[in-house]
Amino acid sequence: AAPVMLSRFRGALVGSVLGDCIGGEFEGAVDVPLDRVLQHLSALEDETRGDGILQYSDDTAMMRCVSDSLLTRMPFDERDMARRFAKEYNLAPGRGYGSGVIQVLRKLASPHLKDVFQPAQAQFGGRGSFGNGGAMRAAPFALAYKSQADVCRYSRLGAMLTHSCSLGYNGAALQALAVHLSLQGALALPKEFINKLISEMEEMEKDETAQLDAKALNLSDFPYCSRLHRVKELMDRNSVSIEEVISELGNGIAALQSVPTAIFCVLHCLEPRDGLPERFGGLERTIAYSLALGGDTDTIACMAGAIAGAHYGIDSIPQSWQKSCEGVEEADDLARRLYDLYCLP
Ligand code: 8NA
Ligand code: MG
Ligand code: MG
Repeated sequence: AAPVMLSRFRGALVGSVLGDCIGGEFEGAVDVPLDRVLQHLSALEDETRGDGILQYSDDTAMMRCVSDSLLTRMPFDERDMARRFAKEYNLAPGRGYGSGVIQVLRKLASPHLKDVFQPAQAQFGGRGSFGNGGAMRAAPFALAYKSQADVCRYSRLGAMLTHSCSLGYNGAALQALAVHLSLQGALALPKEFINKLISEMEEMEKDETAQLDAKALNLSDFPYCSRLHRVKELMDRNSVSIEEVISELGNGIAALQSVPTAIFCVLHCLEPRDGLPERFGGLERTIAYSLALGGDTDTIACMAGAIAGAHYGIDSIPQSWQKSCEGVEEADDLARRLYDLYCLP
C-alpha cells in the first residue's frame, strides 16, 4: 500500500500547485467559455510555447510555508508558522494576496508581537476574515496527521493566523478534511464521502461562535452543511449547467463560496463529462471544470486540484502540465517529506 499512498500525497500537493498556476490565467473573470479553458490547457502541451512557465500565487506561497512549518515543528507551532508567512510575504509581496490579509502579514512580521492570533482578530472591525485564504493552504494538514480530529483541529488553528472568522477557519477545516478522506480512498464511494463531510461539519457548526457568526452575516444556521447538501443535490442530477453551479454554490473569494464549490468540481468530474476531451483523466477534467466556473479560479482549482490529486495520484498528472508550472518540484519534495514523517511509528 505504501507506493499508492506516496503517490496520493504527491498528487495532493502537486495538484494544488497546478490548480493555482493554471487557474491564475482566469482569476476574477466573470465568464470563462470552455473553449478558452481548453485552449489554455492545450497550450501547456506545446513545447514551443514562448511565454515561459506559469507562476504560482499566494495560494502556493502559503501552502509551502504551512508544509515547511509542519515538517520542522510537528505537531504545530503557531509562532513558527506565522513567522514563515510574514517572511514569505516580505520576500515576494507581489503574489496576489487578498487586500485585507496583507495587513495581517505586515503585523506578523513584528518581533514584538506577543499573540500571533491577534492581528487576524483585528481584521474587518473585529469580525475577522471569511476569505478562502485559510482553505487554499490547508492541504498539508491532511498530509501531516493521521487522525481526522487532528486534521480538523490544526487546520483550523493554522487558518486562524490570518482568518479569525469561523467561516474562514471552518472552510479551511472542510478543505483539509476533504483531502484527508480523499487520501484514504474515500472518493471511491462519493455518496459516503459527502455524507462524512456533512456530519463532520455538523459538529463544527454546532459551536456557539459559528452560530453567532452565521447570524451576524445573515446566513442560515449551519452554512457549510447547507451548501454541502446542495452539492449532494447537484450530484444526483443528470445535467447541471455552469450557471446553476455558480448560483447554488458560488465561485467567490469567500471560503463559503469556494470550498464546497471545489468539492463539487471533484465529485462532478469523477466521470467523463460533455464538453471535456475524452482523453482527459479525472484530474485534468477537475482542473478544466474548475476554471470554467470563473471567479476565484486559481484558488478553486488549487483546492479541487489537491482533493483530486489525492484521489488519482501523481501518475495521473500530465508531465507537460507539471513542466509548465512554477514550484512543482518543490511541492513534490514537500509531499515526499511529509509522507516520510507520516510513516514514522
Ligand atoms: P482576505 O483575508 O484579504 O480576504 C479577501 C477579501 O474578502 C477581503 O479583501 C474582503 O474584500 C473580503 N472579506 C473577507 N472577510 C470579510 C469580512 N469579515 N467583511 C467584509 N469583507 C470581507 O484574503 P484571503 O487570504 O482570504 O484571500 C482570498 C482570495 O484573495 C484568494 O483567492 C487570493 O488568491 C486573493 N485574491 C487575489 C486577487 C489578486 O489580486 N490576484 C484577486 C482575487 C483574490
Ligand atoms: Mg491566489
Ligand atoms: Mg485566488
